Amino acid sequence: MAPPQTSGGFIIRIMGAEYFVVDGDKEVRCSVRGNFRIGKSSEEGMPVVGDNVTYRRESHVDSRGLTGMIVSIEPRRSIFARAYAWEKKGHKVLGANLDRVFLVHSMKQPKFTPRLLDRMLVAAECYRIEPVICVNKIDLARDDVEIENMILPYRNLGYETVPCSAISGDGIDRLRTLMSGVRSIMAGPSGAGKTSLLQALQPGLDIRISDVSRKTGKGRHTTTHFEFHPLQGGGYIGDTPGIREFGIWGLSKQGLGGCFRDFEPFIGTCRFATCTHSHEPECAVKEAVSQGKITDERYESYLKILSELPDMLD
Ligand SMILES: Nc1nc2c(ncn2[C@@H]2O[C@H](COP(=O)(O)OP(=O)(O)O)[C@@H](O)[C@H]2O)c(=O)[nH]1
Ligand SMILES: [Mg+2]
Ligand SMILES: [Zn+2]
Repeated sequence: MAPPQTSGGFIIRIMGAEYFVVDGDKEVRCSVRGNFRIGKSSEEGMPVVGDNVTYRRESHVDSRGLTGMIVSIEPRRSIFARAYAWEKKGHKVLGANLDRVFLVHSMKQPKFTPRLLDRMLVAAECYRIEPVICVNKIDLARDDVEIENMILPYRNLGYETVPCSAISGDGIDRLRTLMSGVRSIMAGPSGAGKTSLLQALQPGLDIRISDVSRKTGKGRHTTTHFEFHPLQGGGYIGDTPGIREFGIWGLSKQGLGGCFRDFEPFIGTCRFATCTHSHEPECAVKEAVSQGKITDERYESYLKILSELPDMLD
């Protein structure tokens, strides 16, 4: 008897117990053995969208039409997860191995909120997903100076920042290039223009980037649904998360400074190795703020997020 044939691919969609694996130009519907786990806990152990997997081809199609069985998962390069902040401790992994996250914010309508962008940058840094800042609706800007003023602080931090407009088409080619050949997601406040940008990028691409957590009778409930959609130029774009899902999980007060690129040159030179750059004396970060090397805006964001993080991780 010939040995069972295995092949590799990655998961683009999960529906119930069915895992859709892209392998080259085909899509294979796979199942997972009942006792399959990659980690210790059951929650973390199951495959998620974005996982690179090895599957065994089934010689016959079973009653549900499944033609493969996932047998192993490659170590995850990155994950993004949602914390069960309001329900219980712990978290749920929603996706893995994302290359980029496009943080879409509008210049106006709705008003730009640096606090929120900084929070999402921290999440991206924490999850090790490369952020691209999309400043949308530049057609509403008074002039180029207004656009520059908004973008420059983030460019100076070394972030890829794309001024764009779904209406005028500015920046769309750049976004298309940045999405090409990689697996990415979009995130940003409701109304910033995520759907419009996707439509401009690839007309007909009709996916839902969720903004707000769904509410149920039992309070806040977030969908775990997550799916990749193929782009014409190669690459995949994910249809979630909302802001809530793109929260910060797995970060302690101690670790936050490391998620602020502008703090990096200073954090090693504070008096205390455990400095959280808030109340401690002889803090190099606070010194840098007073010298204008770190902006007040960024430091404010830092303190706000710091107040919400646990002292230590369990
Ligand atoms: N002026 C202007 N309006 C835009 C632009 N992009 C989107 N909009 C509008 O902003 C609103 C929200 O856009 P939408 O794509 O639904 O945002 P989403 O919630 O982030 O998906 C809609 O009325 C769009 O027509 C843009 O570049 N310029
Ligand atoms: Mg939308
Ligand atoms: Zn410090």
